[in-house]
Amino acid sequence: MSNYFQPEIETASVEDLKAIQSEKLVKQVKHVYENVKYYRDMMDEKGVTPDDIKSVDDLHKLPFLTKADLRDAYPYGLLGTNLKDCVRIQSTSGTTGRRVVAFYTQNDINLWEDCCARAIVAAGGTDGDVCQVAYGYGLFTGGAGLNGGSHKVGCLTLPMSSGNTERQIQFMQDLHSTIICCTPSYAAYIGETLKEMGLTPDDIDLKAGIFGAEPWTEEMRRDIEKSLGIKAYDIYGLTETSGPGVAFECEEQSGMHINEDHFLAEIIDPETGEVLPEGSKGELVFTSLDKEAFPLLRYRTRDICVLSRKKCSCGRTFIKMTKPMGRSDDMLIIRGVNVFPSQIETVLIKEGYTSNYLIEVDRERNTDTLDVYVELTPEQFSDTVKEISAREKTLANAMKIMLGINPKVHLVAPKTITRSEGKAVRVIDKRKLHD
Ligand code: DLL
Repeated sequence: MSNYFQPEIETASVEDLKAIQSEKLVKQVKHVYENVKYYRDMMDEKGVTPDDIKSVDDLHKLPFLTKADLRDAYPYGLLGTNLKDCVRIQSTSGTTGRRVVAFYTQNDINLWEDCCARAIVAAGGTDGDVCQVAYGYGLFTGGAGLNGGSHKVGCLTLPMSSGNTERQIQFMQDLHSTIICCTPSYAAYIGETLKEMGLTPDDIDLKAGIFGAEPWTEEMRRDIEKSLGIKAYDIYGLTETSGPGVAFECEEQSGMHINEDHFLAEIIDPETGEVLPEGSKGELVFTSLDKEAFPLLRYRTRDICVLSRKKCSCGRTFIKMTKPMGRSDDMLIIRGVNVFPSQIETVLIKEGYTSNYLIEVDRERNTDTLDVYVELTPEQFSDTVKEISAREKTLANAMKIMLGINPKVHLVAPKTITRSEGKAVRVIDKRKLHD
């Protein structure tokens, strides 16, 4: 039997949900039109007024907002309230040159923490749990969001932030943590460190992990579940929409329920902008229904996924999204072929390797090259040189079948690929450096 944080809304009928969404949308569009000049100008240009939006069925009339708009309007251009009413900012690291700064009123924080609390309860969390938050704290939304959600559930919250992995494990043992929240790549690293410390999952009390902020495969999920002795749940979100908790997994572990009372989701064709029917693969677009300080209408996430309203055994009625298959801008085009890093990860784990890998793309004499560096475990490393080069061949073949192009595989010594404590960097595209 499932537990819910806010049962009434989490199990509301689809009709009731739609009515709630429609009512909120009408209000949100008015709020934005009256307070956000940047978006009002976009609506005026399209010839849409708030009066044209009477229900969710009218959503398609509104213009899209993109990352480029966020950049243009930086920092205050999309504010929906007076700065005086804002109590917090959070931000992306901006390593890709696209820093996003999001603003929150106290009410925005309250609703965001509710979303994270729903995720923790869906992962089995109660006020009897000890929740270790090992997402980064600070400007990144991971630490703050899950910290707030954990308080709301009443868990004993360990605000560890990321890093200092042995200390994480010591706290985990001493304070009997039962839930861990961090990026999946950091969870894999914690699992690896646990083993190196001579410990097994039996030496810790973890039962669940809430992992997100980066793409991870089903294969990686199983690896983490085994190495930490837990059930691993996915959580999704982005700074622009508050942070983690826009969508979360339940015990079915088959896609993430979108908190539809706060976020209206659409899937569009990324090329044409056409709205696609349920079940189609495309770009995820969100409209915030309650956000005051940083309201976003029809915001294009660039994340590619599929939505489904298939009945879920957990009893939640919120629509589900599949794991994002990487962002549309994460997709590599190598010799004309579309390659997602997640495809490479799937092959690696199936073939018995870990998720410690690095993809390097370059261009030599006008031809794209794909090199995949894969770390061996100490056991695999004891193989002879001949065995290792045979392994490289087998792996390259398996990747060719998956990707349709030939990569060069390099098996490298244990501990030579940098571990991640936050979002893993798995692709180096050197072509961009030459351009
Ligand atoms: O990563 C918020 C977050 C924190 C989500 C902690 C989950 C847990 P940003 O740094 O703005 O925000 O990055 C957002 O990360 O557009 C996706 O491309 C990716 N992403 C987030 N969650 C997942 C996930 C946070 N579960 C961007 N699976 C998003 C795959 C994810 N990708």
